[in-house]
Amino acid sequence: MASDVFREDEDLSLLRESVKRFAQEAIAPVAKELDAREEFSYELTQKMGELGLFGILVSRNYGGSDLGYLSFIVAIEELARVDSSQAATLSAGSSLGIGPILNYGTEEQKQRYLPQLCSGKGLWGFGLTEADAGSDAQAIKTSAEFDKQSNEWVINGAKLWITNSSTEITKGITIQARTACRDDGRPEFTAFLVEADAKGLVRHTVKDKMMWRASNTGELYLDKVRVPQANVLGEVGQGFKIMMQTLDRGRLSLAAMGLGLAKGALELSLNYSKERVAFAKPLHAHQAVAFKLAEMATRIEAAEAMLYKTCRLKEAEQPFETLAAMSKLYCSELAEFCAREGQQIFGGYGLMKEYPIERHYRDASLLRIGEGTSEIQKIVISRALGCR
Ligand code: COS
Repeated sequence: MASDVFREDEDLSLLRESVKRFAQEAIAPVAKELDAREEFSYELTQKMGELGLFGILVSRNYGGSDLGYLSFIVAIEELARVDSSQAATLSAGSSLGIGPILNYGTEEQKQRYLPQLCSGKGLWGFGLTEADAGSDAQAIKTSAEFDKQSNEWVINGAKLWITNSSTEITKGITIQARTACRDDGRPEFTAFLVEADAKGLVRHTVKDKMMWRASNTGELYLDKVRVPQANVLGEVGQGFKIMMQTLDRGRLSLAAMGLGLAKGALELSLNYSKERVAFAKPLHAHQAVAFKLAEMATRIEAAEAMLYKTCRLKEAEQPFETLAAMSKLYCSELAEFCAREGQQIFGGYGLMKEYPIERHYRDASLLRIGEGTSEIQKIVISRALGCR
């Protein structure tokens, strides 16, 4: 719908077209089956790696292409238009998996982990959430103690709902743990790069999800897991800031998932409304349906403008965090709105698994809960307005 004034530059257009083609040709034919079997696809992950999608934000030195945030967001959007599970594998793999290592890792850590993560042959998880600590991320109980004799940290605890953490190609997880108590009585946190084969680390796959069923979700147990000092990420005591800043950036890709899903839902609904006839005319010729489509299209335009503006601010190294929270909030709610309205247009067929709008409807629900609920986004936004 972009006019000439806002036409995408050629490189971005080419990227969009190639991801769109990949999503249509490789993902669309298998998405329903993977969802039904609740199966993670190694093949699709590897193909996304071969297309270079995991390395979009990473410099060439470490196996990436350094195309910038807008390109990354466009890639996620085009995947989510067709299937949220594959978009989630890329979104979490890049912004939460690769992101912390890229942004806070030492040269040695980057050289060691990033090339395999960019290739799609390896994945990395982001271990923040625990059974009793979701929104309240400082309430985590996982802790680490330094063992002076061996120069290692010893981590004990458990993590829950960690995307990409229990696949066969998972190379490791960034684990946030309590490492000290500050003078004011508040806990201090440190982030650790824990390799997947570390002794004492047990990884299970969480099953029976209603959404993102073909993406991998893990549950982790850490029993005296030893991590060398060299695997501390950033500085000791800076773990919470590292995790929060990572989430600031992650909100852009979750927003892109919402925008992509919404565009997919509009497309499906528009096509269906042209084919289906009721009361002697196609559905879209009924104002009740046409108005739904008009409302979906209008909100999509607004969401796209906000998200792309946020990406441009991020690329220009300008403050983007509040707008990222706004984009995440708006695009999550947009996805749910478009999936629900789309389902309404499909009527009874929208309740059947045969039609992708049914999967979009289930997948949309994750977006207002995962990587910071809509309410958490409102906390971030209102604090930026000075409300405390
Ligand atoms: N960037 C850098 N630093 C940040 C930050 C950010 N985005 N957000 C908070 N901090 C810092 C603060 O500056 C503060 O530093 P000092 O201790 O040096 O003063 C510290 O972190 C604690 O901040 P605060 O007291 O504001 O933290 P809260 O416990 O009130 O939590 C929210 C803040 C609600 C924003 C945070 O807990 C959050 O994002 N929760 C949601 C977690 C989430 O998204 N989970 C999803 C699963 S992960 S996929």
